[in-house]
Amino acid sequence: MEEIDISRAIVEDFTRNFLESLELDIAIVGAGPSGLMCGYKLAQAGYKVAVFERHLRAGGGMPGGGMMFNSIVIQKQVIRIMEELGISTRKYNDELFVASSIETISALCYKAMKKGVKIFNLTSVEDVVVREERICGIVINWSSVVWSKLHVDPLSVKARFVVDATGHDAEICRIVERKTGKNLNTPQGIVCGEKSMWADKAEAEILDNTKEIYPGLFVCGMAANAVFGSPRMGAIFGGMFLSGEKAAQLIDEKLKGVKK
Ligand code: 48F
Repeated sequence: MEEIDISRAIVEDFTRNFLESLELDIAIVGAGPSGLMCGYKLAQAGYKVAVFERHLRAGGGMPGGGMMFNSIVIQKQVIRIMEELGISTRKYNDELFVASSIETISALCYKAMKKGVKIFNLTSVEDVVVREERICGIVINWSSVVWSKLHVDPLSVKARFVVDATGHDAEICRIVERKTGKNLNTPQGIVCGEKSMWADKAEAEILDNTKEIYPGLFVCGMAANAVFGSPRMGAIFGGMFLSGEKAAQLIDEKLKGVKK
């Protein structure tokens, strides 16, 4: 065995994956629970999907549970999703169940990748590609480049739809708001900003907030609540899964109506 074979194997495999992902059906920004769920469902429906994640590991806010107590809470109505993913849950009361945050995110990554989702970690999305007032791709760079503030130009990826699953900061929606004028699909055309903690209301509103926010751009997860000025909810994750699932359903409906 030669060390150079290890190098060659890694570079060739990554390059093949990357080249295959330059033209996507759906580019998802953020590998938190909502983005991964959205990717899993879209890949299950047969689409070519990649998830771009800024950090070293996938999972977003999930592995940390609540204040680093690494359990998560989910509602009864998402037990069907936990069962589909093969995740163990324990009943807490008539409405709530608990699960390991690590098991949950591991299962989500595993199932998504087995369906064909590619996950690019350490990759930051710093801009979008816009043509005729429609988002048709993302602009990416190594996170290390962004963090080091190096002057290195990015690369772009073409996608039929982009999903902002960036969590509390709703980063992609904010970029689109800034660069295309105040034309988001919100009452004021802007990112309203998330409100303070109110778990019940936040979970109730998240599905309504999950939608196409600009032509070609969907928003899901906590980013959807941030965009529409709904509250945050803390370490309860049912809404995140349902929101990712809903974004996937909406995109599927759109793509079914569009010729390839
Ligand atoms: O924050 P995150 O987990 O978003 P989510 O799927 O779930 C929210 C919950 O974790 C939690 C909550 C509980 O219900 O409120 O906060 O809505 O995952 C978002 C991921 O997006 C990545 C970020 O590192 C995180 O892993 N991300 C954010 N901006 C970018 C990005 C970017 N510009 N490029 C690439 N990744």
